[in-house]
Amino acid sequence: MRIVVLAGGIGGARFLLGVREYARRTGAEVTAVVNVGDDLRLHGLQVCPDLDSVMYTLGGGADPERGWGRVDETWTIRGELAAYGVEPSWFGLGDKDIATHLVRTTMLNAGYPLSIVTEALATRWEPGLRLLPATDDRLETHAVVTDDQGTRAIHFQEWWVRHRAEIPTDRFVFVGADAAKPAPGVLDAIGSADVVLLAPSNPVVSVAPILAVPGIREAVVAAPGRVAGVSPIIGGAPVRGMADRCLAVIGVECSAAGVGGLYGARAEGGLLDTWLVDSTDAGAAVPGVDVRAVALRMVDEAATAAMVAAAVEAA
Ligand code: FO1
Repeated sequence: MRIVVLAGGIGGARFLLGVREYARRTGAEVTAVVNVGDDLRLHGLQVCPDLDSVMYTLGGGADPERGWGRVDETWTIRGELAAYGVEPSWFGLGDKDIATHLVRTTMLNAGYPLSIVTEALATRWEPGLRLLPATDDRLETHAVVTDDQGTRAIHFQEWWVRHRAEIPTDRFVFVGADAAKPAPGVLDAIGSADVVLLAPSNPVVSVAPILAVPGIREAVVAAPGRVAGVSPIIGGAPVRGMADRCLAVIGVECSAAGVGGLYGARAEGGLLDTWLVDSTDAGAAVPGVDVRAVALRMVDEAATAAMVAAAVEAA
């Protein structure tokens, strides 16, 4: 069986632990298509938070408390940059993490595309599945905000980390998406998958930027396999992160039904055949979609693998 997962953020990384465990038991082949909208160029380095969260999490090197960056991290370079008064002071790169960005940036500068660089970085971390960026092209999520400096677009990380998503926001823009192409392998993987899973990632800033790459949404809508999504919202609140604030920006109710409705039924030009919601949201309905209620808390790998099994079997 072939499984493709569209994923981003820490929720996506943790979900992939369960997908990999499910694949180990069943012999399934997994491709993860990962969001790059959070990526940024900082101090001359290309930083890919979602690809790194997935790589470190699956490779056993992620910090379990923060969810991002490396475990047992040190912050010497951050301290030195602060001593020079270098901005942004609100976004910190750890020393170990910087090594990843140095390797990535060196390879990108030498002309390798991000998908090849990601494959090279993954040889160290052995994630146990194929890891693909949604695109090799520049695609950055920006938030259009209004404050005392007027209305302007700021990078997603400034919105998320510096402002903690607490700044009047009109909309999100996926800069570069129009001209971006799916990374090599993405469309083939979706087109030959038995099941496409939408991870319980933030639908607005993790999954939407993947789908904004021309060709990817269309490939999922037309996929010969089945498509199952897993709700990132339980009992009206995000499992982690700030999906509630992101959903408010686009005017979608923060509920399992709200996000299911945002993705929509494949039968009606949307994405979903099946929508998994938590048992506490058992009454949620999405027109045209087979809604199943199961335990959705990713408390450990076994529980997450059980969620994945439920999603795959339902699909
Ligand atoms: N999140 C923070 O809250 N503060 C940081 O200083 C920060 C630095 C950082 C560096 C590298 C990296 O890969 C992720 C980092 N994150 C940080 C997490 C990141 O902002 C977001 O959680 C993700 O982009 C959302 O998925």
